[in-house]
Amino acid sequence: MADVLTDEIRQVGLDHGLDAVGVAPAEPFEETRALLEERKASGLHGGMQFTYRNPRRSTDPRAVLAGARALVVGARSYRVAGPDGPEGNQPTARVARYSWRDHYADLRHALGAVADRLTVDGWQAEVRADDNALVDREAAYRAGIGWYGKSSNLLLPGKGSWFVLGAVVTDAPLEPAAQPVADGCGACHACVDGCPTGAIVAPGVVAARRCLAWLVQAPGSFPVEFRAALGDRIYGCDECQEVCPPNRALDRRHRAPPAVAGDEPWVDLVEVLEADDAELLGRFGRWYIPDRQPRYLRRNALVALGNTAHGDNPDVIRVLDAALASADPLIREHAQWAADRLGRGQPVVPASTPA
Ligand code: B12
Ligand code: SF4
Ligand code: SF4
Repeated sequence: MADVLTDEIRQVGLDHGLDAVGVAPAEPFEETRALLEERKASGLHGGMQFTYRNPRRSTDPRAVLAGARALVVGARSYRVAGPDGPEGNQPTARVARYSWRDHYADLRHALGAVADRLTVDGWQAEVRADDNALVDREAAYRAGIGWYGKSSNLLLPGKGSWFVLGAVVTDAPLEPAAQPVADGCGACHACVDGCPTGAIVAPGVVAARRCLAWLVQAPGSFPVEFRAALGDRIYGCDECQEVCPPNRALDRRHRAPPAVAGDEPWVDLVEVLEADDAELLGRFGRWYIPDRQPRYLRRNALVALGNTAHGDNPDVIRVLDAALASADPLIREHAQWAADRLGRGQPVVPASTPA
């Protein structure tokens, strides 16, 4: 009975666009809780909140649904081929692939269909995806969907790591995966060597305070020692996945589906720096921006500008001059850094307005 329902549920997920579906028991993730607490205590989390805010809650599916018996975990691919690079010599910055469009919306839609199917039979079902209530990778690992790479990303056998993950927590009696997926990294350490900031400090352990994907989301000044390493990124970092041999092998075997209209792999830095707050939030509001303050997008844009632009481009000179005269000391400081790097060092405009 349980396995008939499990097969049907799996099929519903696949029919609604999931690339893999697995079932895990709803037992608490005890080891993950201990790791969250250890990494928080040692500062490896770099001040992140997310699942670190309340490790006991984010590692206990029964905190999502009392009486939970199973997790139906889904993975949805966000592997999309990048269109050709932007034309012209306007400075642009790269967006990490998971944010070219709202892949989480597609994931939640598919998980919602699974939840609906369960509720038809009278079971309770709650969808959770990337919302900090549950450590999604551990749920997926337990559901036999993939293995933890040394980059800490979850890789699916034969399909690589370009997946977002989420789960339906339910009290239905489903049949869990027989066993986890075995390690597929072997002796490889390409991600450890390829990380621009040395953030993978041990196999499966990312020090958030060094990880570009966190630093672009963190409040405050962008640490000076990692500004050059940010390169032309404005949001997210894909390097540990770009260098990953299983992802590369997949690209050789199967072309990734092409980008669709509306995908946003790059942004024009001059446009970002000239946009007002409402425009920035309207366009990039689905990104994680600290306290929803657009100044952090401008901060990231200035670092990327300093790394990539030509100091004699009139548009660059105009936006840099405006940023150097900003009332916001955070913007002035990052503009000064970018101006110095582009050989346009000018004295910082004295701070006349408080932060
Ligand atoms: C906090 C967070 C981050 C942080 C920290 C990431 C990290 N590695 O710690 C930051 C902001 C840096 C980040 C970046 C990214 N993230 Co993120 N993030 C999260 C979030 C909100 C919580 C993760 C969490 O709780 N980690 C807890 C710690 C303890 O787990 P862990 O770091 O994975 O550690 C595991 C391993 O150490 C493993 N382990 C234990 N012993 C050993 C031993 C060995 C040898 C190995 C190999 C592993 C291993 O067990 C631990 C878990 O129990 C989740 C969403 C969610 N609600 O779960 C998304 C999530 C993990 N992120 C995701 C994505 C897509 C990304 C980025 C690719 C985005 C980007 N391009 O910029 C990068 C990848 C960076 C990286 N190398 O991890 C996806 C991952 C999908 C996947 N296939 O793995 C998730 C699941 C979001 C989602 N729902 O799809 N993220
Ligand atoms: S996301 Fe970038 S900075 Fe973070 S671990 Fe991967 S390669 Fe390093
Ligand atoms: S780069 Fe190598 S070590 Fe890192 S996750 Fe990929 S296969 Fe594993």
